[in-house]
Formats: sequence, structure tokens, C-alpha cells
Amino acid sequence: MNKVAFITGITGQDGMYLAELLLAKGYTVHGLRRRSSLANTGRIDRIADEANQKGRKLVLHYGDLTDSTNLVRLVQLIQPDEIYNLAAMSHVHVSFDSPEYTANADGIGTLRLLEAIRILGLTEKTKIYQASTSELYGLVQAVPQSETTPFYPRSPYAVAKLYGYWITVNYREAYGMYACNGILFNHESPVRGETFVTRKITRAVARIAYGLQDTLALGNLSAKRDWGHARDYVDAMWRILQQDEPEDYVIATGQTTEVREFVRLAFAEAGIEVAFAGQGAEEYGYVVSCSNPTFQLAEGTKVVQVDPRFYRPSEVELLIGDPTKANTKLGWQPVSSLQDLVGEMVAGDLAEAHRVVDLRKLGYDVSLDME
Ligand code: NDP
Ligand code: GDR
Repeated sequence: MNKVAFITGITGQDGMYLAELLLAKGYTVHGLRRRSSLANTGRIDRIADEANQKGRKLVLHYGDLTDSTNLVRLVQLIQPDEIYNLAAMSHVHVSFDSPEYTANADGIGTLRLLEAIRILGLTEKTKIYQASTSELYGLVQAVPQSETTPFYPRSPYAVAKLYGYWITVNYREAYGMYACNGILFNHESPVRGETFVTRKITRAVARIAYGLQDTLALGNLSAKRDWGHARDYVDAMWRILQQDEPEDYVIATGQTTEVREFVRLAFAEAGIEVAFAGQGAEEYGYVVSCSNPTFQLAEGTKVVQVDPRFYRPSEVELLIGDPTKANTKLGWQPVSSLQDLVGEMVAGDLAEAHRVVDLRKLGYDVSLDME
């Protein structure tokens, strides 16, 4: 019998890569989608089509992590072998604007799923993966951060995820459930949400290169993140649920990079050398040289500026993970380097910007959302 998985957050970045992975492994995949006024399945439409063609099964169900009865009904219906709880209000900055909703979806939402398993008597059958985060470490206590580093959350998002982390541990200990946390450090891809800093940067690089946008406005350029590729990280999620014993794991590359450096790398992928000058809110990035003859960017052009609107009320300055446990126990290693990741993201956004330029040349009125 093929295994059955239930993925909450299937329409998000990780949901897309995980659905693809599990379908390729022969799972029947069920996903939770929210009702929205505009289509929100753009990331998984291709995967659903491919699944259809190959006779694989992908089923989407309407629902929401804030709706207990709906979750109980779906878990009853699906009878999953594995649940991957990826759904969340996942934007750290936005969580300061919507703290209560974030607590409800990211914190209590996790409890609702665990309770669904317990109420339905599925504790022996159903394993659950909880999408925990390096944001739990928050204010730096020690680096690199491992499974034993103390937590100090710095945002409503991280505090909500802290509840999700501990309630998962508690249900494992109290009810013997196979419930695990993956403490994942930042992971990105060409389908990363456009308001996370990496995608915001790569999309702006492409638009600036093609003359569709003048400057890229950013907040804290000095924050450091341990960035990996989402494709590698969903493989770790799956491995976490295939072990003899349920445990929690840090998933990271072990390397950290400043936002400022990510900007430089992204522009360099388009053949544009950028340097920084000035300090604090006055800092800016300018073109040193442009080796790509397609792009008309004069030396000295200001392409990056700091906008304090993007500063956070409290910031996480430094994340660098220690993935030793995952390396040794799960046999997990990231495949993509940061350079591969940046290259893939910039290539995707250059192709998109080029398409816009071509359509405009043909007379189509293509507008750009400028989040
Ligand atoms: P995304 O923001 O891309 O996707 C979030 C998903 O959750 C979307 O499918 C979204 O639906 C769904 N969702 C949001 N709120 C609800 C709700 N109330 N009920 C049901 N579904 C909801 O996130 P990622 O794919 O990047 O991340 C996946 C998970 O991993 C998240 O929990 C995130 O917090 C966590 N995480 C992410 C890391 C990263 O670097 N990417 C690192 C560590 C943890 P819709 O499409 O309709 O908006
Ligand atoms: P993060 O990711 O908060 O780490 O959460 P994000 O890409 O939003 O920020 C990373 C760092 O970049 C700084 N920054 C900016 N961030 C954004 N979004 N926009 C800007 O303009 C900007 N300028 C500078 C931020 O201040 C921050 O220091 C992500 C999410 O996927 C979470 O769900 C996940 O849990 C963590 O990663 C691990």
C-alpha cells in the first residue's frame, strides 16, 4: 500500500517542493488550501497536472489552521500516515502587525492538528512533522545554533512558533506520538514569496537590469542568515519522519551571509558589480561596472537604498546553524551551494523580467506589483 501524506501549506514554497518529492516517492498526497478571492495554487498547478498525467494522486481540500472542526474532519477523511504541518503566517515582519492571528494560526494551529490525531485515535498510525524555525533562537545566545542552544524569540511569529515547538514535544512525550520538529534555517528558491529578502532582491536585480525598476529599497543590510535551497530542506523533512525514533533536528548549511553580500552576489549573477557606500539609513549601493551588454546601467547609478520602513521592531541579527545531527543521523547534506541558489533565483527572475519587456514591446499593458 502506498503511503498517504497530508500537507498543510501545500500552496506555499515548501509545500510545492515537498508535494513534488512525495509524489515522486509514490505517496498519495492530500493538501490543505485556503479559500481566497484570487487563485492561490499557482505554485502547484504544474505538479497537479504532472501527477494527473503519471497517474499519481494529489488531492486538495479547503480548510484553515484556525478551524478545528475542519481539521478533525479532514484528518478523519484522509487517515494520513504522515502529516507535514507547513501552513503558517510565515512573514516575521508582518507578524508584528498581526500578532494575534499569527499566534492563532502558527501556535494554536499546531495544537489543533495534534489534537485531531489524538481525538481520532490515530496516535499509533499518524506521524507529524512540525515546521519549526531558526527564528526560535532570536537574540544570539551562542553560535552555531544546534538542537541544544537555548531559544530567545524576537517576534510574534517566533513566539507563536515556540508554542508550536513545545506542544509538539509535549504530545510526543505525553502520548507517545511520532511528532518531530525540524528546526529549519532560512531556505529559498525561485518560488520564494516575493516579500522575503532574497526573492525581493533577485526580483529587483532582474527588473533594474531590464529598466523596469529604478532602485531596491531594503531594511537591515547587516543581518546575517544561513541560507539554503528549499529543495534540499524538504528532503530533510521527509527523512525526519522515516527514523526509528521521533526526534527534533536542526537543518542548515552551517554558513552565514550578510544581506548586503546577498545583494552583491545577486547583481553579480546579472553581470553587474555593485559596491556600498554610506552608513546606517544613509547607506546605498551603486553600480561599479556592468559587463552585460544587454543592460544599460551607467557606472555610479544608485541601485540600492535603505528604507527604515523595512526595519523590524526587534531584529534577529545572526543565524548560523549546526547541522551535525542531521548529517550523521539522517544522512542529510545540502546539495545546492549559496552560489547555485542565487544563480537559480536570478535566472528565474531575469526570465520573468524579459517576458514583461517582450510583452510590453508587443503592446500589452503588463503591470508590475511592487511589494
Ligand atoms: P510560505 O509563506 O511560502 O507558505 C505558507 C503556507 O501556509 C501557504 O500555503 C499558505 O497559504 C499557508 N497558510 C498560511 N496561513 C494559513 C492558515 N491560517 N491556514 C491554512 N494555511 C495557511 O512559507 P514556506 O513554504 O516558506 O514555509 C513553510 C513553513 O516552514 C512555514 O510554517 C514557515 O513558518 C516555516 N519555516 C520556513 C522557513 C523558510 O526559510 N522558508 C524556515 C523555517 C521555518 P496561501 O498560499 O493561501 O497563503
Ligand atoms: P526571515 O526572512 O525574517 O529570516 O524569516 P526575511 O527574508 O524576511 O528576512 C531576512 C533578513 O533580511 C532583513 N531585511 C529584509 N527582510 C525583508 N523581508 N525585506 C526587506 O526589505 C529587508 N531588508 C533587510 C530582515 O530584517 C532579516 O534580518 C524567514 C521566514 O521564511 C520565516 O518563516 C522562517 O521561519 C525564517 O526565515 C527562518
